[in-house]
Amino acid sequence: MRLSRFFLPILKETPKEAEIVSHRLMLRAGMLRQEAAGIYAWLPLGLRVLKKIEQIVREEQNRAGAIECLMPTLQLADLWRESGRYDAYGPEMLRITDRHKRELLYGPTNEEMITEIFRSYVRSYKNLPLNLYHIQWKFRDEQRPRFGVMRGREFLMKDAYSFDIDEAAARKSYNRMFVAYLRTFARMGLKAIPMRAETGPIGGDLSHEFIVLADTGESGVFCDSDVLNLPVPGDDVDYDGDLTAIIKQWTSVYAATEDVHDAERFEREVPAEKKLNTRGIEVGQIFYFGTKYSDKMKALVAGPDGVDAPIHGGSYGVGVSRLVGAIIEACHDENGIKWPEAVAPFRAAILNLKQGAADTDAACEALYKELSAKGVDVLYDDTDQRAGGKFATADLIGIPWQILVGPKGLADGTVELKRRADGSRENVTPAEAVARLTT
Ligand code: 5CA
Repeated sequence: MRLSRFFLPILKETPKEAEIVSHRLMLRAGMLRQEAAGIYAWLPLGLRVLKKIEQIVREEQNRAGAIECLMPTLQLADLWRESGRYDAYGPEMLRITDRHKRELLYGPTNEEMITEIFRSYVRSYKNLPLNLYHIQWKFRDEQRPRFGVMRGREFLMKDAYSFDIDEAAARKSYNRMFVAYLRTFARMGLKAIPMRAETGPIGGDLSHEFIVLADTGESGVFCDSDVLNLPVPGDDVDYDGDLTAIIKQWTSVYAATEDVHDAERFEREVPAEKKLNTRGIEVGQIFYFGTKYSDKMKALVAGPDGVDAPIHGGSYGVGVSRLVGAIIEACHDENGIKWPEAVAPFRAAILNLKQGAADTDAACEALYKELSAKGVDVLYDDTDQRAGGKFATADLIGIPWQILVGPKGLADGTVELKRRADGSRENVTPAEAVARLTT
């Protein structure tokens, strides 16, 4: 992509309305535009990151055996009356009436709809276990939308729903999602800690929130610092095998949100030097709620004995749009964003430090063509901006690799390869730069 033809509305001024660094940087870097309180348009740079995150979430869901579908954003109120949540959900639910005076709502979550789909087709334990997920926009009319994508009203969520014959099988499904979450967040360069959590309006009595520690986070947490160094399962993890050892390892070290914090246990189990009481960003939450929805909505399957029984369910959410902000909170410096490679909007940027000079133009064009041909997502800054401005833009938008092409280096046959993560620079030939980015 040539920057001169891209749409990257960078802001010179720091927007006053943004209270936290991720929100400020997303606005300044031209990723996002607020259209109403808690409702945003995703501009091209922001959308690229959102899609990368979505794809990692999708790959790890698929790997764990979940199956993708897509449910609509609008749902019938009557469906929610079946579970009793239409009234219970309160003012956070956006209620809509269509031209036939039919009551609808913009879905804040999908337990009811997926249960309705399930009960329409599945009648036997032989079709279980089943885990269906989608990645879809949700709406919650939050009292205080704030911090940009962190607490939006419209936001993108991955939500998965598992169906099992009994509690033991449902716990296995829960464990698969637990492990998938460990892997998902690690692939994005995040340390997200599973913490015991309250279940709130989703219900049930078993739940973990996955939390990225950050001072700007909205959740208060207590944990043993040892939990920060536990190993994340590799891509050879066997989802059909026994995952209990992994779960045990992760859940036997103290980690809880303040809502379910057990002060006595914390005192007893955690040595003073390992006690952490801090804040964090909830990037995902998983729930086991048993027969809460299947009882009320009559989602029954016949067991091996031929007797119908309500299925045991769980639901598993990831805050896909919130993750964009969470990653920036974890990866930035005073100059801007430092995207982990896995979620970066472009892998590399070419900075032509003397636009219009025959030698730098030719070298940049050649690099741009070669990298593009080799499948590297590259942004070529071919604008008239001065070198200082190009450095600032590339640092602000956080591209992991920058190739600086100036007349002095070129005279020696080199360009400078800069790594955004640590600022390290190296003089290499253009061919070496290409080799580094393609191997
Ligand atoms: N049905 C369940 C699991 S699928 C559910 O809705 N869980 S949830 O309420 O915990 O939401 C899942 C994730 O969505 C949260 O962990 C959080 O990362 C994200 N999320 C929730 N509310 C918002 C919001 N207002 N803005 C941005 N992300 C949000």
